[in-house]
Amino acid sequence: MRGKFLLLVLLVVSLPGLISAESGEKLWLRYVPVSETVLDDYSTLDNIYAEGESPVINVAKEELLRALEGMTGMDVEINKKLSGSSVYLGVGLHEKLELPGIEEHLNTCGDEGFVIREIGGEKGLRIVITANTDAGVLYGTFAFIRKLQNEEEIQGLDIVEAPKYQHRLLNHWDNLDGTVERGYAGHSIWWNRERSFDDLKEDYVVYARANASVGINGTVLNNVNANPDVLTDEYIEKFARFAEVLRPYNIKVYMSVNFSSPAIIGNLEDSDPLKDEVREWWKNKVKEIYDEIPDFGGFLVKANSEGQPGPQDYGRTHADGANMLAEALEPYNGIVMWRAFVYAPSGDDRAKQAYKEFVPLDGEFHENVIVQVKNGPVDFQPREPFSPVFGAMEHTPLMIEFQITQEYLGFSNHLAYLPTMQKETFESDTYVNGAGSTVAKATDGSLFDQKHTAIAGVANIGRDTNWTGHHFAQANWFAFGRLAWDHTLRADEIGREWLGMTFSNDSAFVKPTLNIMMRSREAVVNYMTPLGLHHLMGWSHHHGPEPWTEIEDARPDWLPKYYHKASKDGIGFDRSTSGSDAVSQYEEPLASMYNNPQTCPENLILWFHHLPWNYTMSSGLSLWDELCYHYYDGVEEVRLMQKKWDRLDGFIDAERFEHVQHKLKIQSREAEWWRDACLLYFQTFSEMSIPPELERPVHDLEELKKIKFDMTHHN
Ligand code: BDP
Repeated sequence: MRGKFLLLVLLVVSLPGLISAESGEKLWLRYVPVSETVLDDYSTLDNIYAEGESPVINVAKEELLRALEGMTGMDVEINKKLSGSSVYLGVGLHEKLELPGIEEHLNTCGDEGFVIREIGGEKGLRIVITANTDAGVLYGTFAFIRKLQNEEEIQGLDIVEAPKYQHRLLNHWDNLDGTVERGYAGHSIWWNRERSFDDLKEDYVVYARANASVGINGTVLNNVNANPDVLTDEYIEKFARFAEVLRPYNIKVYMSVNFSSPAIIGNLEDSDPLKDEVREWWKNKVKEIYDEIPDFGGFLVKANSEGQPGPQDYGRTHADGANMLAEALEPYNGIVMWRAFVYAPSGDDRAKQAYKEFVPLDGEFHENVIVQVKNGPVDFQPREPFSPVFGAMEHTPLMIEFQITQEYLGFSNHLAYLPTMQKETFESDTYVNGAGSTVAKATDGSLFDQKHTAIAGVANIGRDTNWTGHHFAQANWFAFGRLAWDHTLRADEIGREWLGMTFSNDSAFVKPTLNIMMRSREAVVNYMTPLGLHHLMGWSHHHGPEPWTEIEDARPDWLPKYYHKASKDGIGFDRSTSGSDAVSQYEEPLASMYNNPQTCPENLILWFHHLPWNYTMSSGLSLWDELCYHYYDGVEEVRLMQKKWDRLDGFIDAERFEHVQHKLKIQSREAEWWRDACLLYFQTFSEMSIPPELERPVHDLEELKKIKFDMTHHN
C-alpha cells in the first residue's frame, strides 16, 4: 500500500540541497545517518555476533544490521564466531564471555527483560545484549538501537530493564468489512478486501517491527463489537497467517469474540454460559484455534454493553461468562480480557455502572481472566478522574484500557500527545492500601498478587501512508508501548526519544516541538471540556461540539445535556453525596475530597459538582469567567503551537512539515468552533457576558448549530 510513494521519495531525495521528503511510512525506524559527534564511536560496531538461529534472534540481528548500516553508512558484518565481534546478541552470552555480575541482573529480568552492557575491548567499544529468552534479546536490541537513534553516549553503557506488565496489547477496533470503528487513519490494515495478504506482507512487517521496538507483544485484530464470523474456519485461517508474520517479533494475536457465537454460528439454541453444550462448543472452538495458532493469546470480550450480547441475557453474571471462556483457554495458557466498559440503560449515573456491576464479583473470576477497565469511569474523555474500579478488586487482575485513537480528542486532525494524560491515570492514588496505592501499582502486580498483568491501547492505525493520519499521532502509538513497558518513564522523555527518531535530534527543533507536545493535551481539554465537563460532542460522530443536542426517543445518557446539566442555576453533574453519590465509589480521603467543591481539584470540579454560574473559584473569578478563560486559553494555545511550528520550517523535510502545518490550521479552526459553540450555548443559561478583555467569538450560535459533521471537517 505504501509502495507508490517510494518513487516520489526517490525523486525528491535526488534533488540537491533539499532534505529528503518523507511520507512517515517508516515510522520511527528510519535509521538515517547520525551526526559526526557520535559517528566515531558508533563506527566501531562493525561486526555482530548472534547466538542461536531462532526466528526471533534473526529478526534482532537483521534489525541491528540494518540500523547500524543506515546510521553509520558502513558495511556491517555478521560474525559466525564469538571472538573479534563488537556487538554480541543472545541468551547465555555472559557465560561464554565470562562477564561477572550479569547473572544477578538476569535474575530480575524475567521473560522479556534484558541487559545491555558495554564491555570495552582492544579494538574499541564492545556491546553485549543478553537476556533470559530470545524475546528479551529482541527488546534489548531495539532498546540499544533507540539509544543510537537518539545519538546517546554508548561508552560504559550498563542497562537492566524488565517490563512492568506482561501482556502489552493493541486493540484494533477493525471490522471484517475493512472499516475501523473510531478509526481516523483510513481503513483496516488487517481486513483488506482489495489487496491480498502476500501483497501486504511487507507492511505487516513494518507494523511488527514498530511494535516490537516499543515492546508491544500482543494485538487484537478485530473490533470489540465483534462479528461472530471471526470464529469461522475462514477467519481462523486468516488469524493464523497474521500470527505467522508477527511471531518472529514476539507478538501474539488475540481475537474479540461475540458472546452469542454458539447460537449464531454454532446453531445452538442459545449461548447460556452454564449450559454444557455451550461450554463444550467453546472448548471445541478454542481447540480449533490452537490447532492453527499454537501461541494464540486469547479472547477480548465486550459483553452486555451497548447492545452486545452477554451472560446477563441468561440471568448469569460477568464472572459466569468470563470463566466459561477462561476454562476453555486455560489448557493452552490463553487469557480472557473481559471488558468492564458496561454501558447499558440503568437510570442511574452512567459513571457508576462498571463499579456497581464488577466490584461485587471480586474474587469470582478465574485466574486467567483479566478485567479490562477504561482509564476513566465514563468513556475516554479528554479528562476524567480515574475509574474507581481500580484498587477496588483486590482479588481480580485488572488491566487499564487507554484509547490511542483520538475519538474524543479531535480525531487525527488534532495534535494531542496523550502520555501526559496516561501518566495522570497511572499516578492517580487510589488510596486503597493507604497513600501511594497508585493505579499503576494496583494493576502491575506490585500491590496485589496476580498471575497475569496486562495493559491495552485502542489502536490509531490504518491504511494511511503515515499509518496514523497525523504524523504526531505516531507518537501516541510509540508512547503507549513505552509506557506499557515502563509506566514510570516521563512523558517528556518519551517524547524526546520519539522526536529524535522520527524527525531530528537537533535541539533547536526538539525543544520547541516537545513543548508543543507536552502542552497539547491540556489545550484540547481547555477548548473542548475544561473544569471536568465531558461529553459535549455530537452524539454519533463524536467530533465537533453539540452541547445543545435534542433527539426525540434518545436515551438520555446519549445526550450532552445529561452530562453538563447547564441551566439557569448553574452547570455540572452533581456526583456528590447529595447527587448521584459516585464519589462514594472512591476510597477515603478521595471520597471526601471530591465531595466538597472547596477541596475537589478544579480540573474535575464540574465532573463532581453542579455549581452556580457565579460560584467563586480559587482564582477569585466567577465560575463563568473561569470557564471563559479556559476556553480562550485552549484556542490561544493552538495558535501558539502554530507559531512555534511555523518557525521550524527547514529543520525537517517539507512534506511532513507542511502536512503538520495543515493539520494545525484545521485544529486552530476547530478549537474556535468548540470554544464558541460551548460558550455561546452556555451563555444562554448563565446570562453573563464573555469578559470584555477576551476577543469576540468568531461564530454565531445559530450558525454553529447548523454545522453538520462530515468528512470536510475530518480532512
Ligand atoms: C465508545 C465508542 C464505541 C465503542 C465503545 C467501546 O464510541 O464506538 O464501541 O466505546 O469501547 O467510546 O466498546
